Amino acid sequence: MKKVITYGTFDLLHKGHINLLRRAKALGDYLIVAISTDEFNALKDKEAYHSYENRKMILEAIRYVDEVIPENTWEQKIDDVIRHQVDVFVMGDDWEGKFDFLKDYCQVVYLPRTIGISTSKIKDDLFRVENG
Ligand code: C2G
Repeated sequence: MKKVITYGTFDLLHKGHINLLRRAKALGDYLIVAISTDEFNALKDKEAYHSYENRKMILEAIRYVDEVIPENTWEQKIDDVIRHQVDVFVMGDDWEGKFDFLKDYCQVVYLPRTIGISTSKIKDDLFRVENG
């Protein structure tokens, strides 16, 4: 069984996330998503609208996702890849090159981002609507 893993916050779920998850799953048979905890988001200077628990249960409802685990630190990736016997690590190409150290442990794939959508764009657009 070919196992794939990807990491992210996945807040205010949108088509960019779904495109990423669908393409990641297509690279194997089993997709693990390591979803950033609220504490780890603070380290990324991100504040998610949905809590970790809510983001986790939303991801678990997606057909492409087989397992959701917490992302607590930057440093856990090698251990995750080994422990879960991961064959492929996938991220959007805004992270191009940042995780090449994982090439010693698994295949590393950066996929083109979906243009024109992001969680911050959604927040900005909503703020503009609210505030004219
Ligand atoms: N993504 C995408 N297209 C978009 C928006 C996001 O392909 N329009 C991808 C990102 O490249 C990432 C995934 O969707 O691979 C999740 O995006 P975020 O929730 O923004 O994740 P991020 O904050 O980049 O966290 O350790 C890695 C970090 O946890 C990644």
